[in-house]
Amino acid sequence: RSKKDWWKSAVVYQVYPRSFQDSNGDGIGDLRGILGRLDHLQRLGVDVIWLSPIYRSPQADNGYDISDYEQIDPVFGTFADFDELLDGAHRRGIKIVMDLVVNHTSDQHPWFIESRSSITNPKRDWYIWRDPRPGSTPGRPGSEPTNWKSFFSGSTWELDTTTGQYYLHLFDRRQPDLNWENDDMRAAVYAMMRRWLDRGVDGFRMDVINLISKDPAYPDAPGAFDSYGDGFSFYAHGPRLHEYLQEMNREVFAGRDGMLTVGEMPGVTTTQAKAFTDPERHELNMVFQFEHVGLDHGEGSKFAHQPLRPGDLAESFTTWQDALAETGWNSLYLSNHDQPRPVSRFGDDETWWRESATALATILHMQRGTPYIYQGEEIGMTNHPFPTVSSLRDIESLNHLSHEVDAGASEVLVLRDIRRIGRDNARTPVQWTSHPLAGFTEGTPWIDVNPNTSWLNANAQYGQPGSVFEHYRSLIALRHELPVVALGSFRRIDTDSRAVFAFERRLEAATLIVIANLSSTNTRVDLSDELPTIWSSRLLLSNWTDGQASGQQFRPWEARVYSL
Ligand code: TEU
Ligand code: CA
Repeated sequence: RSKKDWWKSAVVYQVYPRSFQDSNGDGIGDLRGILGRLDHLQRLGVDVIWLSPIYRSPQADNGYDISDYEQIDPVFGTFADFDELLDGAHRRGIKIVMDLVVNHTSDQHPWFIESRSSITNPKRDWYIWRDPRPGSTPGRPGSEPTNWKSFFSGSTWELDTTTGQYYLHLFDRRQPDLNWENDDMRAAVYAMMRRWLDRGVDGFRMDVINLISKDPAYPDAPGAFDSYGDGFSFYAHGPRLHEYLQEMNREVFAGRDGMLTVGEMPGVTTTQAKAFTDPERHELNMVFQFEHVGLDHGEGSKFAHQPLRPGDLAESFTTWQDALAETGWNSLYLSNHDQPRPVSRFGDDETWWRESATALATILHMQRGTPYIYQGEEIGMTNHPFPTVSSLRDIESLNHLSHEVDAGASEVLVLRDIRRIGRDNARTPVQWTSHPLAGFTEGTPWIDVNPNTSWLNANAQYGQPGSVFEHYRSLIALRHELPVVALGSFRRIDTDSRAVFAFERRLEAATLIVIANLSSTNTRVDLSDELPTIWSSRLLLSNWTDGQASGQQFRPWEARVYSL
């Protein structure tokens, strides 16, 4: 295995600092908190930490609105704390990858403050400014330069009264989009990235990096104007995207081997993903695709619900495994800070909580690609039934709620959707202990602690055979021990049940067979044609730890890994 491609055999753990561990009693997680929990990560066996943003920020979107890329936000600590964390991680053999949010900044970034100050300011062109629609009344709905709908509700344009022009913000109005067409702006971003690498960080996770190049014509999206249309095809995957990523490689990563780069790319197709991750093109190591986390989204909005059908998840994973088999590389994830908890979403968080959390982990970690674990997933944390509107914290949910209620929707129904799919589900504090504050803080937590911490917590799982934590630990260990797990080929095996996901992994003489019943009912798995001797093969790993695995009978959410 080449050292340069170390990330192909690595497991990444995402830390969302605000919700990980508080060290000073202000109720907000921080860098010293992470430092104090490195033992947990070492025990789990992960190779890399992806650190969600810790830069200076007004925290309108919890740090995804950056006002200074080269300072640590005081809420998270100091540069001394950061260096100590980096050092502590490195001493344990764990790398740290930073979150790079350069599609937009905060509206409080000095670049934007300058840019908005006048039409002739040298930084004017660092952001995307346009005149109101000709003949319209600026400020009124319908006078925006395009009819695009923002990710966070309403228009993507905000009128700035200082100059009478609109600026583009694909996310909240406090997150103005940078203009990547501007050479000086790009040079400033690359210089900033180089300084972080000089400081010793090991790479970047790049926020919505497929949105940095826009269609220069800024066309309207088809559809009704006052409700705003879907401009995605005009602001995503624009004409200069590949050029920018290649330029970034030359300017930032050239001569620095062994960095990890992963681009977050909502809406990316398999064909596009293959191109971005083709090593010959020098763009990215891997991308986060969104297909499997969109399966339960209804028409037009993530808040509309479409129930998952049995087999949907397996089918989507198979598509991506097959598409990036020869060229490119997959990232594998069940959740992150923007998604509900996977055991609640794809599993059964009541009757079969432990079984479904471990079955989902098994099918993910036994695929080819680089797995990402989101904090708390490794102990099977669940969604939180946010009781009231006042318990919500996320800007996306709050904007959605106010837009829907203004449009006449019932608050109760909107809250029901938010409870199911809202991002706050991922952001309740990590449950370390059975104490009501979960060992997260001694102060008042910034967001509810899930009361199920009384029984669902890390302390209760360490060293417990069959626990969600120990299962994740075994899966990670298996990847590190057996090259076939990280690098082997993937082939789906058809069975006659939609609820069953079975596949083969193969590398030289090594063959693994993974079989999982992704349902809450007993299921028979008939492999008598394909693999007649499978039930007498060596069982490497199972999530039903009672030693009672019995051939083709699979109990609810039973997942097994055989070695041939
Ligand atoms: O998210 C981008 C994205 O496309 C979505 O996942 C988004 O969060 C939302 O759920 C769409 O409905 C990235 C970050 O991961 C997210 O936390 C930020 O809010 C967003 O970019 C803006 O920086
Ligand atoms: Ca704190």
